[in-house]
Amino acid sequence: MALQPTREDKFSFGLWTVGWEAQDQFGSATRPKLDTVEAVNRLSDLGAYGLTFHDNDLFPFDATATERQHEIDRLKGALDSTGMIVPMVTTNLFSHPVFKDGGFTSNDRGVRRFALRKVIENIDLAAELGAETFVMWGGREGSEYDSAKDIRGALERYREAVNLLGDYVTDKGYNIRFAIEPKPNEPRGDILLPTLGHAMAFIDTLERPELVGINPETGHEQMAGLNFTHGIAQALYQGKLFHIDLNGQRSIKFDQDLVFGHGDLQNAFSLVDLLENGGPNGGPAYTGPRHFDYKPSRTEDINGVWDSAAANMQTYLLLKERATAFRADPEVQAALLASRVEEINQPTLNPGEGWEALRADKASYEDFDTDAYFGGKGFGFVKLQQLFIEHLLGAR
Ligand code: ASC
Ligand code: MN
Ligand code: MN
Ligand code: MN
Repeated sequence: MALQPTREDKFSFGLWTVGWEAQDQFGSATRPKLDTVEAVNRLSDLGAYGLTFHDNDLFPFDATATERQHEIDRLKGALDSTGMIVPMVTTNLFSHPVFKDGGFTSNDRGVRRFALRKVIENIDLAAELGAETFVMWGGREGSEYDSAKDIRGALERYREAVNLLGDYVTDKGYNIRFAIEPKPNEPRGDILLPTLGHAMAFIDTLERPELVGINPETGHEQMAGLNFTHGIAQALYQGKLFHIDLNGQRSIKFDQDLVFGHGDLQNAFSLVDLLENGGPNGGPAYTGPRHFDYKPSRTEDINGVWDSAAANMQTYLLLKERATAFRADPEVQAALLASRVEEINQPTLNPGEGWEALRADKASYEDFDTDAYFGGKGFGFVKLQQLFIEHLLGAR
């Protein structure tokens, strides 16, 4: 069953995703370079609404001012003719050898100052193109050797950098917020701010925490063995889900960047249900871009690139449809009730109750018959999860 994506679905793609030439650690490129205008046109035809990019996806690191402007103008022309937008921009602080020990946290102060300037130049471009989110993936911010990096010093330099960038967008009056993208490792042995929890704790230390949120990537959290849906729920709970990178990852190994849903499909299903319906008990859904940061596999030719781009959106929409059916099924509603999923929203304390009143309430402790209470009764979670699986399989 084919579902046609529309602009309202807010699907966006990195230029570096469909544009990946498929070179890896062990082999050279299997595909030719993809032109920016072609990428915008094809993604627009497939139903996407946005394109995102690193500065050096659009123009080379050593581009002259004229070459840079030429590529920007070509992008703008393609955006104008298709109605596509640029919801997010990011900076490449990882490819050039100068960043081999990081950008904001390189041991070399000159590199740190250069990295900040490179980001500032690109924030101006982001503002010019109307992007509202600026992603910072610190892929080279880390180390291989514990002896070689003062982590507290590096975090202080990270903080100094993000604080300065917050000053910059505030002073310029730009409508831009930052989103830090965590990743546990690769290309560094260990990367700073390895999970979304680390990143949110770091954001609390900043001078303008309200300007900074996170851009979690499915596979990055799963590389750390974590439940992506749980992490995204916490980010929503803390008001920090500024952007999201959707893709697929099969267990703890190198960053696979598979098509969304081609990794942990059950987790992808619960994620779409969370983003679209607010999760088991409803609640605010996510309204930002559904951004795919995947890599079309090295085995694919250009037709396979577009098939894989379409597959990301198709899988998302199918899961969205399945989630709607799951929520509407009376048997699911009965199972949710039996599993008492809604009861988590009842405050544990009575209105105005403090610890004194709780201690005075004998029913809560002295007279609480733990043996009789459950009478051996279970929660019925397995039955509920089987209904979830049957909906995922299209069997209901
Ligand atoms: C990003 C981002 C990543 C990396 C990676 C580069 O901006 O979100 O995960 O860069 O895709 O290859
Ligand atoms: Mn990845
Ligand atoms: Mn990413
Ligand atoms: Mn990535």
